[in-house]
Formats: sequence, C-alpha cells, structure tokens
Amino acid sequence: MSNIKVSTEDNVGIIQLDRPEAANALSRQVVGEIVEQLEAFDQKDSVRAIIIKGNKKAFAAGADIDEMMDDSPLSLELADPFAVWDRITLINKPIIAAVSGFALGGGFELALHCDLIVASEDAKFGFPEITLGVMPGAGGTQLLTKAIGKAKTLEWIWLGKPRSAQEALEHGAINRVVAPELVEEETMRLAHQVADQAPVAVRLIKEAVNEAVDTPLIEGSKLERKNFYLTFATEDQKEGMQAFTEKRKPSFKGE
Ligand code: CO8
Repeated sequence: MSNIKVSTEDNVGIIQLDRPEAANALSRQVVGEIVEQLEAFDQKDSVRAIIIKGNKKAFAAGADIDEMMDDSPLSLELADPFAVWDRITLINKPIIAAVSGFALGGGFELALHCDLIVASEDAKFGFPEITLGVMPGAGGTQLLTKAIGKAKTLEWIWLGKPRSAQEALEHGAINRVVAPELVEEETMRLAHQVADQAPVAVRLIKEAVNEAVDTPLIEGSKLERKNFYLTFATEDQKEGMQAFTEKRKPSFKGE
C-alpha cells in the first residue's frame, strides 16, 4: 500500500505524504516511495518543478520510531537504510517543500533536502533526536550547518527544541512564512514561477549553487562558468536573448 499521493498540476509534480495516523512518520517504505517518485518526476519532461507536502498537522514527524527502535549498530550498518537519501541530492529539478505543522527529525531533513522551503506560520521545525538519545542521520547535521552555520546548528540540535517558522526564517533555514491557509497556494505560485523559467538554465543553476555549498569558491566558480557557457548550447538561450532584444516575453521549450 502506498504512503504517498502523487499528482501533477500543469508542469508541477506534487508528492503528498499520506500517513496521517502516524503524523507522516518516515518509515523506510515511505522514504523509498518518495525517492522513487522524485526520480520519476526528474525523468518526466512535462514536469519542471516538484513540490513535497504533508498535511495540516505534520509535514513529517521524523523517522518511524517504532520501526527503528530495535535496530542494532550492525543491522543498521548492513542495511544502511539512510543511504537512499543520497539519491535525493541527485535530483536535477527544483524541489520545494510546503511545510505545515511538524517538520521534525527526518521530516526536517526531508525539508532541508528540498531546494526551497515555504512554511505555515504554525509550522514547527526541529531535531528532537537528542531527546531520543540519538542524532540526525539523514543529512541534518550537514544540511543545517551549510544553511545557517555551525553555532546556530549546534544549539538547535543539542537542545532538541522545536523552533517556530518565524525563528527558522530569521535563522535563514527556510525561505518564506505565510498564513496556514496560504501555504499550498504560495508554494504552487513559487513552483510555477520557477517552472516557467528556462529549464536547462534552472537545472544548471541548481548544480552550480549546490557546488558553491560544497567546494572552495574557485572550484565552484569554474563549474559555474562551465555551466554558464553550456546554456549557450540551448535554444532557450537564443530565444531568451532574442526575446529581450525584441521586447517580448520568451517562450521556453526546454531544449
Ligand atoms: N514515529 C512513529 N510514530 C509517530 C512518530 C514517529 N516519529 N511521530 C508521531 N507518531 C505517531 C504517534 O505515536 C501517534 O500514534 P498513536 O495515535 O497510534 O499513538 C500519532 O503519530 C500521533 O502523534 P501524537 O499522538 O504524539 O500527536 P501529538 O500532536 O501529541 O504530537 C508530535 C505530535 C509532536 C509530532 C509527537 O508525535 C512527536 O514528538 N513525535 C516524535 C517526533 C520525533 O522525535 N522525531 C524524531 C524521530 S528520530 C529521527 O527522525 C531520526 C532521523 C534519522 C534519519 C531519518 C530517516 C527517516
């Protein structure tokens, strides 16, 4: 039985987590389904941006504690259940999280794996793992540090206290905070805005910006230049610049 609902709206693919009875806890099956669907959307030409959302109560309340509680170091090492998350970093299309309610532990990590995060005023972000005697395991220490820096990340993860959406915004961990009833609409608006840009350029920009996070400036700048030059291999570059000189709206084809 599937734990996600999948739909598309124009050129935006939507993945909705659908385990309301468990606050959308991320069992291994759910994570597998999310990753496979992200890859399917990434391969689908008609989809140009992807939204991941939960429900009003929870984006996702973290790893499924019931499933994980009897794991041993050896069972974890052999099954390596969190390695599948690396596949999210290989998705080329823009991913936007629409967060209402709780985004905790693995749920916060799922949001941080997205490129942009739109949150409801009542959303709560946090890493409560310390209160379970563990720590983030699906990229949380890395992604939050890269997003907001070491000092704030350590305080956030060591104390384990959920933070409000406003605080997450002030820290620079998320992009936008809106009224609860506007989260889906605002996320869709943002997704369409990104999806309407030249797709090849959007993809190359994502790669270059991610590179900036992970490499020294000189290496990232080299990749950025290479990707910039590569945009000139596209019809969309020609169309975009032509449209500018003709003072009209460009019509991008993704080629
Ligand atoms: N795992 C399993 N079940 C959960 C989880 C969870 N993480 N969160 C909630 N549930 C279940 C509850 O057990 C409850 O089930 P039932 O009705 O059968 O008792 C149902 O969802 C509703 O939850 P509550 O009754 O607790 O609802 P409240 O509104 O009182 O509280 C909270 C909501 C605050 C979200 C609360 O449920 C909570 O604190 N949940 C646990 C949050 C947490 O500790 N998350 C971190 C988990 S550890 C982790 O994520 C490690 C990351 C490692 C890598 C990630 C891989 C996926």
